Amino acid sequence: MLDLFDPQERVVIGEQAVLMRGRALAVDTALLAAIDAIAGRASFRRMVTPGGYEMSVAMTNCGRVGWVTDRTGYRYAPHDPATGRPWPPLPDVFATLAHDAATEAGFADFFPDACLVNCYEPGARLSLHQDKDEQDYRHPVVSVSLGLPATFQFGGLKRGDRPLKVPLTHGDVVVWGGASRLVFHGVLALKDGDHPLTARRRFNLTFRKAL
Ligand code: MD3
Ligand code: FE
Repeated sequence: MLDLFDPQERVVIGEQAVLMRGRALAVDTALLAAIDAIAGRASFRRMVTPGGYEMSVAMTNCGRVGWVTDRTGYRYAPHDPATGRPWPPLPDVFATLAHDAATEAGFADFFPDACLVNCYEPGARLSLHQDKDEQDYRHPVVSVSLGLPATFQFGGLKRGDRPLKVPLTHGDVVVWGGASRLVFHGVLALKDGDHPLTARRRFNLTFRKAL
C-alpha cells in the first residue's frame, strides 16, 4: 500500500520559520531522560510575571544562562534563583539537535547558550508575546515539542495581527529566524490527554543564543 505519510515533513510557517515534523523523534527518549535529570537539579516552578501573575506553564532551564521572571522583570540569569546554583549544563543531545536543526533551516553556526524547558499540564497556556530578552536577534530560536499536542499561535509583528494556528505534536522541531524572529506567538490552553511517553504533560524546549 502506498503510504503518503512523511514523518519528516517540512512546513514553511512564515518567512524563515520552518517546522520540521518529527525531526526529534529519533532522540525522543534521550531528550525526555535529560529533562528528568535537569528537573532533578533545577525543579520545574511556576514563575511570577512583573505584573504579579503566576504563569500556568512550569519552567526550568539548562545552559550557561536561564530565562527567569519575577516582580522585578524578565532576564537571563546564570544561577537558578530558587537555589542559587548554576543551571545544569546543556546536555549533548540538546546541543546537537538544536545546532543541526538550525543548520538544516539555513542558520549555520547556531550554538545556543540557553535552553528554557516549559512543562504544560492540562489548561496551561502561554499568551501572545515576543521573545525580546536576547542580545542579538540575528540568531534564530529553535523549539522542540514533546508529549501531548498543542495549538501554537503564530502572529505578526503587531500584537493585533491575526495569528495562524499551527498544531505542534510530539517530535516537532521549529526554527524561527530572520523576519519571524520577533513575531508575536503563544500556545492555547493544553487539552487533556494521555501520551505514552509523558502522560498528561507537554514539554517544550526553546533554544536561544541569549548572550
Ligand atoms: C517564534 N514557547 O518559551 S515554542 C517561549 O511551546 C515560547 O512553549 C512556546 O514561546 C512553547 O518563549 C512556543 C515556539 C517559539 C519559541 C520562540 C519563538 C516560537 C517563536 C521566538 C520567536 C518567534
Ligand atoms: Fe516565546
